[in-house]
Amino acid sequence: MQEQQFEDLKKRAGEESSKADSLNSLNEIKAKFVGKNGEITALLKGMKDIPFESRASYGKNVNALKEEVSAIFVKKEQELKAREREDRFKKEAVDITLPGKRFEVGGLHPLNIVRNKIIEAFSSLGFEVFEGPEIDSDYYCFQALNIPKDHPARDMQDTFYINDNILLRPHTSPGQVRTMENKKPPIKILSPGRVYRADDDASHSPMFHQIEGLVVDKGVSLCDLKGLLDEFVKLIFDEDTKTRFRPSYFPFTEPSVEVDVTCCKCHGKGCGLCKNTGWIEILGAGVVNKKVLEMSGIDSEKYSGLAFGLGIERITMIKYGISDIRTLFESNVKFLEQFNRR
Ligand code: 2U9
Repeated sequence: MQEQQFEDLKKRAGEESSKADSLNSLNEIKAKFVGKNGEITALLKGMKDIPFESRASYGKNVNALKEEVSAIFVKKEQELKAREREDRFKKEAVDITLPGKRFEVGGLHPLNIVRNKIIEAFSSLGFEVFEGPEIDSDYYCFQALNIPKDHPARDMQDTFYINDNILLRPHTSPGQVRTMENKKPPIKILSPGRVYRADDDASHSPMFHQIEGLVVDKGVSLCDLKGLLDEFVKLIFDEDTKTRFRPSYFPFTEPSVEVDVTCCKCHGKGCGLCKNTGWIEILGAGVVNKKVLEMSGIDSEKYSGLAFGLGIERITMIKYGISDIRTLFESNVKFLEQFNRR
């Protein structure tokens, strides 16, 4: 009778635990059998009511039953733990073939890369950097540079005026005029900065960047300008780059020249970039007009000056083969990151 009861109990423990689908539900089943108020615990507690002569064997049998049932639970528990671990591994699986997350690192804008290269080149040739104000007067922007009242640059269509006398500088020259007023020669300065002109198409932007240079000293000539620019283009393009001067006109220089370099793409053979001429115009320059020196208080009998001006956008476009100036101002990361490949 008792044997049958124990067998049934063991069978039930086996059946119920086999249905457990989690450690929690197994613990509940376990409590029903071997917990504080469990069936097997109750059998042990009932030992005191068993007649003395059969108590020892009863106790032995209940303990054996408890061990067997506990072993069923331990086995099931191991099974469930293994399954839960497997499920967790599946859920947490990492695809080690996926590419890693990249750290996005910023870089210099192409205009700043070229600006820094130009400044470095002229610094190595003894120039000091001087930055003037972006808003300046008619006198410093035009009159002091011998740009007469009827000159087209003075037109509202070409220059941004704030009022009759104050304007956004159309070149960085006004800052250099101030240097001539305040400093005795020798002067050897480089003026980089933003400038503004009412112009807007694929090769002109209403705001662009210039670098101008000014040398004032005893006995400087067009010949020194040629030597200086020959050195500069070798540092900016490559060692074989040559310059060519073409006569031009600027109110602030006399004589004035436009400076071409041998095409950095085809090295003078002729290609699309140089329109098959082998030459590309990169800057304007000249010997500073005596009137300009005199207006700023420099004795033109004693001193002479050299000046040059270039657009950073133009040099950047030539160097990197960029055909539309507007791409330099669109802040398109896909475009800009090409210039900072590591
Ligand atoms: C002073 C006297 C003379 C600066 C010069 C140029 C020639 C020139 C253009 C190049 C492309 C402007 O950006 S651009 O459109 N510049 O051709 N600039 S000589 O002459 C000066 C500067 C300061 C006191």
